[in-house]
Amino acid sequence: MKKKIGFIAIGQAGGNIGRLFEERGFSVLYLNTSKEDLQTLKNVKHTYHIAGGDGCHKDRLTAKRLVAEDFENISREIQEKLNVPILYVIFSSGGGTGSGCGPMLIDLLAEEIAERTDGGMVGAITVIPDEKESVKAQINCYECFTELMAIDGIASTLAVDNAKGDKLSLNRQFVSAFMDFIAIPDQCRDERGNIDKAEIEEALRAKGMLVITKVPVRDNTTAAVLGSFRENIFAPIEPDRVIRYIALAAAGTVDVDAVYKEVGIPVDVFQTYSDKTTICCLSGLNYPKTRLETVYKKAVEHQELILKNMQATSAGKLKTDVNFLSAKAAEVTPPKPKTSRLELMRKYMGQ
Ligand SMILES: Nc1nc2c(ncn2[C@@H]2O[C@H](COP(=O)(O)OP(=O)(O)OP(=O)(O)O)[C@@H](O)[C@H]2O)c(=O)[nH]1
Ligand SMILES: [Mg+2]
Repeated sequence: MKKKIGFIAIGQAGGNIGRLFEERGFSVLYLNTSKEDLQTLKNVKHTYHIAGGDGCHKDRLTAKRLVAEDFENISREIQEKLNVPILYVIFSSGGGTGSGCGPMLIDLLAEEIAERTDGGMVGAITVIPDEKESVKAQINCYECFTELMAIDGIASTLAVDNAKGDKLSLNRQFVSAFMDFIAIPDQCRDERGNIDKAEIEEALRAKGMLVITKVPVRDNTTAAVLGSFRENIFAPIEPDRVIRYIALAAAGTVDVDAVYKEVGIPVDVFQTYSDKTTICCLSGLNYPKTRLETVYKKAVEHQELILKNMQATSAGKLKTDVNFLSAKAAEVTPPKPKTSRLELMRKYMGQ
């Protein structure tokens, strides 16, 4: 699968996670609006500085404008450096550069990759800010997910939740879980059943959230596997029982009916057996609306105070939606390419 999957890593969080994939032999292209940030990525193969950028200071709109203006070059760079059918764009939802560029880039690439490759797809790997992070981080996250959810052609989204622990440790756990999942066809061969590469791809392709959990063989019980759906590094699973696929490599006995009872009934189940670790992937889950509700509450909780403080130094205009800090969307002029692409870019800039 290593030859089939490539990563576009945007911004700081994207870069940190992307590096771990590159260390494990994947092709990664690092994008940033800040040259300085790109230069901190030592010993990586492919970096690209988005033209005209000088960092985005948590401003999603600046990031979108820069991507729109430089999309032809970005797209060429992706085709040259990542000639693979499965792309994942990695970015944090709470920052400026990655959060602004990520969804728009996925939307622009989704059509292109479907035309260019047979069975091509583009998905998202993102990070949700911890509840203690700034109001701006929560606003950016909420806006980022609003955009991600609206993309028709998107494949799966994997959302690491920074409320679950130390960032760098979460990065490592995430990359290890992803690697273990895609290695199932090579690592887990059993006469009782196999999971093949096409099935892994099917799970990755499903729009919605994708969660991967692991339970070591010594702890393996059905209860522990069900527990792993609640305790993991990802945003909490929405309790509405919306699900498309379950892929399960069981290290011992796991009662699949109990799994259905916990997460809902999928369209299909892919099953095999493993020696060391139970690996379970749930895909086509609904977006984490309950978690995003907390993000929304954190974003607007101090709205009045923040606006009052801002108005004390400048005449800010009061807005009631989540992005109460920004009223500048309409001022940006997008560049000229194809009409449909232009329309798409305009949509992202609120025009
Ligand atoms: N899990 C994880 N989260 C990170 C990491 N680095 C930053 N974050 C989170 O990402 C958010 C900040 O986004 P960055 O990725 O730093 O932002 P950026 O895309 O570089 O955008 P700018 O604001 O323009 O610098 C915050 O919620 C951080 O907690 C990382 O390596 N791992
Ligand atoms: Mg940055």
